[in-house]
Amino acid sequence: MKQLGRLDDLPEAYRQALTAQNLVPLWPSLRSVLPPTKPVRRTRPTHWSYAGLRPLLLQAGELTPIEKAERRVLVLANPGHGLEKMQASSSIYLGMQLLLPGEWAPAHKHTPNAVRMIVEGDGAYTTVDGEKCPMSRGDLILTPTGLWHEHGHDGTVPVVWLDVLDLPLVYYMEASYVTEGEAQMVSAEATERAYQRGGVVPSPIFARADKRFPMLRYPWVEVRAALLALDVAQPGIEAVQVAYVNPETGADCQAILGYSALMLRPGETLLLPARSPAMVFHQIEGSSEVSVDDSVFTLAEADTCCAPGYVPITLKNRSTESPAFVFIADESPLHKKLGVYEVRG
Ligand code: GTQ
Repeated sequence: MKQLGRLDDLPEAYRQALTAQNLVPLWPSLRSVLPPTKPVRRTRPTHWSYAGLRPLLLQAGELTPIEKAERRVLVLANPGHGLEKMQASSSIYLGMQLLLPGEWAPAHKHTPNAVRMIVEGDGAYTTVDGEKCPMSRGDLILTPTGLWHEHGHDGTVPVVWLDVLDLPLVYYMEASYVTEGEAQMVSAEATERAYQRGGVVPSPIFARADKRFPMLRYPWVEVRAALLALDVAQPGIEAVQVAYVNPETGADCQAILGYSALMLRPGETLLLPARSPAMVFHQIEGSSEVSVDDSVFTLAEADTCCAPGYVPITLKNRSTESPAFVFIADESPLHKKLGVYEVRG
């Protein structure tokens, strides 16, 4: 590629005249905004150990009362972006949230979309749009854009969950804000049960639900059973993976980030080709090895790691006896909608 002119090739008076009129010459910066063949990625392969962060999160429970935090969260920040930016990748935010018995994180709604992957504990719930969603290990609960949500805890042990939000993107779009509200009235209806069986959806008198987010809770017992059944039904399938989708349309359950669960069979190694979206892996059960560029991470249960886009990734089940279950979040719905999605051989 041709070397282009630099800023300091230009006379000082000319540069000042440009600046005075809010003008910038493109050519000194052209290569940095349009680098050859591969984008510049700030997202660094990063691993967050649950054993490492758990004591600090529990300590936050002693140091900061819920009233002073509203959401008691330690953010899993990617050093490549700068920790203060609080982002795991360009579009993904990750946080570990702690709720202690008897605590209540007040109702609010916001423009970014969120999901919660429950990590430990029992007895807490998130109420989303009036639906009370119990939280157990491995459950996925959606709190999509614009829906009221609050977290409560009737149990006896600390509850921890992983928050995944598209906050960095929505913030960059200058579209991120919150509205505070009153405690919600809880409805007796639960869409998770109404949509429990794949292929059949509620259709009373032939009128299908037209909600944007018909299903809000995806219980791990169902997802785990679906993965085991898929492996039995299609033993030759390349990856035992299921996507969290809108049961009415089959589309990704949220518009910006995509979510799936993967079962690595005993001893299995899976090669993911380089794709444009960044990815996040969270170990639900078992232990995996994740290799990205020169980084090799050992994921123990409840560990989380991320990988930038445009690099191949290798996932390996560290056990030859039992399956490993991994929750995956990625930016593919966003890349596909914007037309920049790529897979490289
Ligand atoms: O639980 O509503 O990690 O609003 C960041 C922002 C959690 C939440 C986060 C939020 C929440």
